[in-house]
Amino acid sequence: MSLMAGKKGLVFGIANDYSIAWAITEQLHKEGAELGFTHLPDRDPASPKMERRVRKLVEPIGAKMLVSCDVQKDDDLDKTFAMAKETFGTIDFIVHSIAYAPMEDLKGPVYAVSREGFKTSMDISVFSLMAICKRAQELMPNGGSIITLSYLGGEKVIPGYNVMGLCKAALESSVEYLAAELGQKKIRVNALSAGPIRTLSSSAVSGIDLMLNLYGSMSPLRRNVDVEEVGKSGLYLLSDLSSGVTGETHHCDSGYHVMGAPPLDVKLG
Ligand code: 0WD
Repeated sequence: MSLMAGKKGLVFGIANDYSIAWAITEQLHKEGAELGFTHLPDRDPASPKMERRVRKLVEPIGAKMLVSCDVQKDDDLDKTFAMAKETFGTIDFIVHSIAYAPMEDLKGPVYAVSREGFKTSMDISVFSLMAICKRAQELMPNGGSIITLSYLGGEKVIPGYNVMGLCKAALESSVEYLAAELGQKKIRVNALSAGPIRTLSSSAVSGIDLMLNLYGSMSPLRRNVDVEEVGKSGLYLLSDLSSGVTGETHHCDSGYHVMGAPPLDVKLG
């Protein structure tokens, strides 16, 4: 019996086939899940590149819905959940794989982040999870599992991660509060903290190459994780395999997060 047979859910955050949300989708699809998707609204409706890119990926795997959704807009979120209700009736899981910070705020030190840049980063990268959980409850009368994507920069200082580190700290705290609030409704909320993966978003973070090198030489497994492994951890958190797990930040990072100093065999400099 497939792990996700009979389960239905929504995936937010596929930009292209490098996206972590796509790697999770591939695992969910393989295990028999029925899936609905959102894509970022296209700036020029006459040339819907975003929609086309996501449609090309999700149609071949039998997507039940695809809708444009900017998580900064309540109307878009309402429209997405109304469509999910119409399409699925009820759902069992949600993947929240969304983050954004304006480039000028992401590049600088956190003391120089603009007020507007801070609000935008927190709105898209953190508040959106709360806004999604608020709407998801009605569609999850039998409980469910919600995951978000995080990174170690929310727990420790990762130079170059800057304002996004603050967002991930708030995101992981939100996961704990949301898990406590939704537990009685049998809705689980967890964060999946991935090691560095080359994607559209990570290319905007300074120092991604350095982090990939460090993970390769410092992590207990002495290698980087690949996106398929992150996809499999997502599947675990969304399936009944993790039925006793909520409020957790699960690391899929070759164990890098447990290290406090480089291993003795690593030559620095
Ligand atoms: O190394 C990495 N790539 C890691 C990523 C390590 C650990 C965690 N993560 C996290 C990211 O912080 C993010 O939360 O994983 C999540 C997904 O990131 P990704 O797969 O690396 O990046 P990407 O493929 O770019 O997907 C993120 C998507 C956006 O893509 P673009 O690049 O177009 O901004 O988030 C979505 C969008 O599809 N997104 C939005 N969706 C709705 N409304 C919005 C918005 N306002 N803004 C961004």
